[in-house]
Amino acid sequence: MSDTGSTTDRVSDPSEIRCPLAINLGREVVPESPEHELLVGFHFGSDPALSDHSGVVNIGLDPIDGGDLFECWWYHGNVDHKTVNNAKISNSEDYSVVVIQVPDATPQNFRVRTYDAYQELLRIFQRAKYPNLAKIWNYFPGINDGNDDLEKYRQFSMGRADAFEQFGIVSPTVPTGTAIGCVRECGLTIVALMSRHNFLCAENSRQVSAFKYPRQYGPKSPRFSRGGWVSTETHNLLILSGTAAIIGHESVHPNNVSMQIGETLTNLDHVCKAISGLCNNGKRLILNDESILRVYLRDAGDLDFVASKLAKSIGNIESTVAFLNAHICRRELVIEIDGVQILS
Ligand code: 3EB
Repeated sequence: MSDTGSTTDRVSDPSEIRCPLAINLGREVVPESPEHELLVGFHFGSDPALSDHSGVVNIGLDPIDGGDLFECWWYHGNVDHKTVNNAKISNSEDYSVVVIQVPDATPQNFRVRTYDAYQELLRIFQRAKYPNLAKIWNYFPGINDGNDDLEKYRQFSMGRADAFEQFGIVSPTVPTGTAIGCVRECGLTIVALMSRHNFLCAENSRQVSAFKYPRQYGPKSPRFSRGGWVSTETHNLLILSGTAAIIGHESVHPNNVSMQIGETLTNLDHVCKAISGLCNNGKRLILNDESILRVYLRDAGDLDFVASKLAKSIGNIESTVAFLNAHICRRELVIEIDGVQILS
């Protein structure tokens, strides 16, 4: 019958090592197998009834081709769900996911709104038995509202930096990140992935590290790493931050999706290369049909073009890539991609 015991006493036979984590993208929340429990399900779509389950979070974005989609992270083992104030916490042996959802605020009030939400998150992290913050996804509406330093994204960056500084989270060992604008009205959603296991982060040699961006992008730099790698006895997890057509610190090919997709894929490949150099036994990581990706498009009309470009570059994308209508944190950017991949 199925092997539910610990694998650590049987590592002599590699075929016995079973990966406890599985991620799938689908129209419904369907377990990977009967023994899997939901760690987190990202709901893309607008039907609130569909997010009304433990572990499912609606992030305020919709699939471009309509309907509802779920990116589900399954864990082979127990997952305990609890709610503490604004936080929904899902704990497993290897990973913990914390979801914080708070109401939206004006650009003027967004620094404090973000700071308060991050304080809540980091207090949980500080007390939890998962020492590594591997990834934080951030979603909120009106990301480009307000001008210059009063832009909502910059105010968000300031609030996040305020909280990170208070809790001693300093670059270069900051979690990977995504910060994306919702098109419809919703609150601020923060989803954090913590791990009990070793976490390494990496930068991209053709981009200035976001935490070192010059002053022109705001009073406090965005605190995230370009890529990360969680390594465990049973599997590894590659994490790619939100990635766009930025070279050095400057956006390139403003509003030109066909050029921006190319630069974005080149940047993702550079992050994969950097991580391959640190881990994966030197084996070169690439995006492929096992990468679970989110493609954020400012213009829904770019869907077919981007999907065919992506398929040419990475192969079958049918059941692994979500195309979401969204705003990107710089007005001239029309596409951003993030994702994860489980490796043996
Ligand atoms: C960039 O590279 C594009 O503020 O958490 C990408 C990933 C971006 C994460 C964040 C922002 C963030 O600067 C924007």
